[in-house]
Order: sequence, then structure tokens, then C-alpha cells
Amino acid sequence: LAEKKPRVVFVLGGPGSGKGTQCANIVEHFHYTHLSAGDLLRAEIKSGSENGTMIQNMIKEGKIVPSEVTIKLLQKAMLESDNDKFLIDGFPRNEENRAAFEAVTKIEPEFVLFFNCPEEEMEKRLLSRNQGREDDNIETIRKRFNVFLKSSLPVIEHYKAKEKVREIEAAKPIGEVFEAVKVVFTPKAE
Ligand code: UP5
Ligand code: MG
Repeated sequence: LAEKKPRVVFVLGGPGSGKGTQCANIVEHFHYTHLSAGDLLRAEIKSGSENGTMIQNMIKEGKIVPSEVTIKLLQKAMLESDNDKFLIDGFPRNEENRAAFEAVTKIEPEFVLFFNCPEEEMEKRLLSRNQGREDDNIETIRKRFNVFLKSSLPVIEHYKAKEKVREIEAAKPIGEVFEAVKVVFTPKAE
């Protein structure tokens, strides 16, 4: 995979901050390939893989699936793609995820897109999503918020120290959020 020299942007933010929604917009305008770690894990459950039950239980509890499982899925998806530009959505979720991904793939992200959104707005969005996700109930949502604060924010801090974080105010209408996202992805004229 390292020989392919993929260009990677990590797309991070709390549950319901709009990662998936904005990734769809970025794909359309900037020709990235979108890899949602959560979608890959949910597909793994559906495929009846031997890890399926374990993954399903962890998602129901809002817990972070062991990094080797998630990294394998991400690596496979990048290898199978003809593209060399990837949005990795919802990963890494803790420092261990981050360090393992770097060690295994030798890939450093170009930057990290961070959707910053207040919890009450994220909660409102998740409770009205209605897509049948097993983790969109108030008990699991609270657990997901706690894991985000405790485990995922430190990853964002790590990349802030490296000046790699591009932070977006995510509590606005979808189109306004995308206007801010566009600025991040549009090369600056010298
Ligand atoms: N919506 C979006 N933008 C809006 C806006 N600006 N204004 C109003 N509404 C807006 O959006 C959520 C909802 O809000 C949608 O209905 C949308 O229309 C609306 P979405 O774009 O789906 O938000 P997103 O940030 O993608 O929310 P998601 O629920 O997918 O985030 P999570 O991070 O919680 O979920 P993910 O799928 O990444 O992970 C799920 C679980 O998988 C984790 O909890 C964990 O258990 C497991 N997991 C791992 O273990 N490891 C991983 O690496 C990844 C996941
Ligand atoms: Mg999502």
C-alpha cells in the first residue's frame, strides 16, 4: 500500500457532526474516495464475517473496535480503489488507532478535517436520522459522546500540535458548512 502513496485526509468530529454528509459533498466536488470506517464495519457485520458479532456488540455499546480489524478494512478498500485520494471518515478514534495506522501503513494524513459541533445539536440530528442504525438510541448516543470526549478528542489535539487540523463550525445548515469545507480543499493561489 505504501508504494501506492495514497493521499489521506482524516475526517473527524463527534457522532452526528456531519462527517458522512460533508464527505459526500467533497467526493462530488474534489474527486476523493470516501471511506467511512463505521460503514466498513457495518458492512462487515452484514457480510456474516467471523468478527461480525463482536463488531455489532461494540457498536451497540459505542465502543471502539480493535484497530487491527478497522485498519485491515481500510487498507483493503484503499488497495482495491483506483483513486489515490481518500477521505477516511470516523477514524482514528483513539491514540492507539492513530499510532497503529501510522505504524502499519506508513501513511501520515495530509490534514485533518474536524467538524466541531455542540452536543445538543448532534443529539438532535441523531435522534431524528431514522435510518435504523442500532446505535441511534439515547442510551448508546450518550456512550458515543463520552467515548468521543475521552478517546477521540486527544487524537485531534495530537494533530493540532502538528498544525494539521482544519476546524469547521458544523452547527450551521449543510450548505453553509460545505462553503467552509470548500475553502479548506481549494488550493490557494500563490
Ligand atoms: N445532518 C448532517 N449535517 C447537518 C447539518 N449541517 N444540519 C442539519 N442536519 C445535518 O449526519 C447525521 C444526521 O444529521 C443525518 O441525518 C444528516 O442528514 C444530518 P451524518 O453526516 O451522518 O453525521 P456523521 O458525523 O457521519 O454521524 P455518524 O453517526 O456516522 O458518526 P459516528 O462517528 O457516531 O458514527 P460512525 O459510523 O463513524 O461510527 C459508529 C460506530 O462504529 C462507533 O461508535 C464505534 O462503535 C464504531 N467504530 C469503530 O469502532 N472504529 C472506527 O474506526 C469507526 C467506527
Ligand atoms: Mg457517519
